[in-house]
Amino acid sequence: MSSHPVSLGAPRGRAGDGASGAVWKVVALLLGFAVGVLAIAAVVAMQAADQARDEAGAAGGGGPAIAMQHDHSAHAGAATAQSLPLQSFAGTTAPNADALAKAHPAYDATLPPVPAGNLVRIHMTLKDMTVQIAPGVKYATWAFDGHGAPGPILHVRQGQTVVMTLTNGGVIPHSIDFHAARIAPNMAFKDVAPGDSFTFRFVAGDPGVFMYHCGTKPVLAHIANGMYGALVVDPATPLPKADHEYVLVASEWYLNGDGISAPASLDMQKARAMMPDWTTFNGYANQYVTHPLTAKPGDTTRFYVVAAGPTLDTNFHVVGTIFERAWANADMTHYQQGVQTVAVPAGGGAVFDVKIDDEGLYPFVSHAFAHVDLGQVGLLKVGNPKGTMSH
Ligand SMILES: [Cu+2]
Repeated sequence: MSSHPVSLGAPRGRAGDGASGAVWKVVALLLGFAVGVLAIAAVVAMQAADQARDEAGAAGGGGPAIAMQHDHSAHAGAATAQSLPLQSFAGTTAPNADALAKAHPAYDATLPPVPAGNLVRIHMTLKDMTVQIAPGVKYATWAFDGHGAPGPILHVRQGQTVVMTLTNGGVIPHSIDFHAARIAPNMAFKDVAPGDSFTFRFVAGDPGVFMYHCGTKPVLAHIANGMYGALVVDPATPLPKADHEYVLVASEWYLNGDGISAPASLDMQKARAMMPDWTTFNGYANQYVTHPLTAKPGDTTRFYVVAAGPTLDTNFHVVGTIFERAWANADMTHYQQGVQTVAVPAGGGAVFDVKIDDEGLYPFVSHAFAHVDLGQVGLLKVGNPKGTMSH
């Protein structure tokens, strides 16, 4: 769109012709002015249309569960043609948020035991389900094994063989990609049609904490809709003893509505713009602030942290202490000592030990503090401290 009045100027050769030349100058000036006004009006109208669309999207949060297309190559152009700003629902909870947060059971972060034997059989059924991701905020997920997000915490020992069966109880194809596996992805991580089951196996040869996720295109949408989880592989040589072992999966949520009157679903444009409404540990904002993880004074607490994304890292930090051990990037061959914050990249993991002697409430956060503001914070309650935490 152009607002240059010059192109509507007087015909050449007439411009300087006495009275008629003056008339042309006035006409040209007025025409130029009119075009400029039209251009401004058009911009204002476009902005109004954008706002109306955003408001309609917010009001219709409970509409069709998935508005996005799966042909992401065709869809990408349309999205980039749309204009900012995007509407944020950050921090928007139901009015009785405190009561709802207390009533919502926290995702059990406790690391489950390793199954006996050399073969570990895992069967997950994918299912579409509505979960809560913050107090009173509902989201229509694509879920692993009826868990919402994250999927179940898996735990094996280095050298065990995982026999994975995926049953697709959803309505579109899905798959499962294990970062812990060394395997041809086109064979093992292939799409499974609705109603079908598929089994593959891999040896958990590398210790650490690994992400698993749906790898069906567009992966951004499948992960953003909750299709991720953590697999812990114990080293063949055991780690130093820990008194408590907790698994935290960091992720972000992109909502097309506030999720309060009706479940929200994915806003793909916000996912592409990396503008989350909520960021969480284990799928629900601030759940371990309301229901803290626990330890006793003098205990060693181990955190297995995966950043599921779909896109953002987590910068793991425990307020009030320093990591006794940090296996950065889940490289279990050596650890760092005395470090304060360790980046866990999207798609990566790390393992952290803290040994806390003094009673108190010790927040664990992504120290990229926008994440804390959006809900990626919890508390480790050591002993039975008095008072509350201001973080
Ligand atoms: Cu999927």
